[in-house]
Amino acid sequence: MLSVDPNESQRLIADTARQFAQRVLAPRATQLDLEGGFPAESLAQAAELGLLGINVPGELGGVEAGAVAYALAVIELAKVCASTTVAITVSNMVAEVIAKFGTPAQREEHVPALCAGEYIVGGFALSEAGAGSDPGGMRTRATKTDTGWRLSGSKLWITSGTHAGLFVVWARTSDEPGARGISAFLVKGDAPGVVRGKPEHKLGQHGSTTTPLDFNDVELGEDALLGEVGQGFKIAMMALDGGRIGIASLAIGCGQAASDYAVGYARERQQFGAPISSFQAIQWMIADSATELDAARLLVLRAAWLKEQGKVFSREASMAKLYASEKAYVACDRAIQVLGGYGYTREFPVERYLRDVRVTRIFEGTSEIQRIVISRDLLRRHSSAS
Ligand code: COS
Repeated sequence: MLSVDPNESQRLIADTARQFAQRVLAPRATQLDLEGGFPAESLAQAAELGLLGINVPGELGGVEAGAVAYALAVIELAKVCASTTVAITVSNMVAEVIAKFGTPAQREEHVPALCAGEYIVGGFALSEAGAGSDPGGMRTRATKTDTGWRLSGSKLWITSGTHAGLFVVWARTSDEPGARGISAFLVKGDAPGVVRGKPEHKLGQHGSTTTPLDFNDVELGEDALLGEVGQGFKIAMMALDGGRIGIASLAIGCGQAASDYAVGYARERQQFGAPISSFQAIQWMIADSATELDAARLLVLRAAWLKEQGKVFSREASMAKLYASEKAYVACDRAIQVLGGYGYTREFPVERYLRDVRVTRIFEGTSEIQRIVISRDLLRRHSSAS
């Protein structure tokens, strides 16, 4: 049964993530935001603790802690550094997708290496300049050769694009329109013909590199194909269902951290001869953020629990991501309001949370795409019931 309280092992994973975040991420988070770069050292330490394979089977080097524990851990990490957290969530997603769809040889070759940090992290290369919300419109192509496949094309918005040692790359393998002609491939970052582009200059998440990737006639063996030919689109959708639980959790972490900071500040800050927490205007903001973040957390726990039970969770994951990302953004905005002018400066952490959380309404499917997934599912169920 779905429990609101974490069990012993889920609590242990969340505690591990919290302690790691305080010990390793906290001292670096502000500087990482100011200077940018890539948190390779922190990620190596995350791997040592099992945080790159939280929901990955133990026989493949993972912690096998389940999707609920994963969500709780991501919330704790994101409370401190969303940039490092996003690299961790994408790498977990890549490890999970290979564990689920890979051949025994692919699983053995790549999943333990991903969990151990040997690839630094994994990357998820689906989007293109002309195919973001509509990945079925992709143009990257994989052509059959005598020895395997030749990959050519360009991807965009690839998280950890500067450093990821292994990418899952989606490409068109037939001229069938839309989703059906797409397959998934495992491509090492150092394969000849893979060119990593310059990181984008972004509003937030400055310690997460987001780059284009070019594939210039990259020669791949037969063993690079993940799943069956033509199955790639569904693999991507299933991976994103799980990924959306991770992004929803990341959003909650940002929103919670900003709100917690604002509550502490409101108790200290004196105006009109009293702490501003004594004013109803501030109390209502605190109450609204707490209520919405708790609701988001429950939606995430439900989606994660369904995933853990092996049930269909696509709609619930989209609901969790839609609600958590929208409400966490508002919570960060309210936190700035509580801090007033100070909240708008870099002397205080809440503006970073606002900048970092903004993209959760965009990546791994925009809020508008989540609404499509949710409404299509409801309408389909309604029509099959009537
Ligand atoms: N799990 C399994 N299969 C799925 C699925 C899911 N969650 N969602 C769709 N599919 C299957 C469908 O059942 C369909 O299969 P059949 O052809 O056998 O019927 C196939 O995939 C195509 O589905 P659909 O027709 O719904 O595809 P659309 O092109 O209409 O796209 C949306 C659907 C919009 C939901 C999809 O394109 C999407 O999620 N877009 C956002 C992509 C995204 O998140 N990008 C960010 C990348 S990471 S930064």
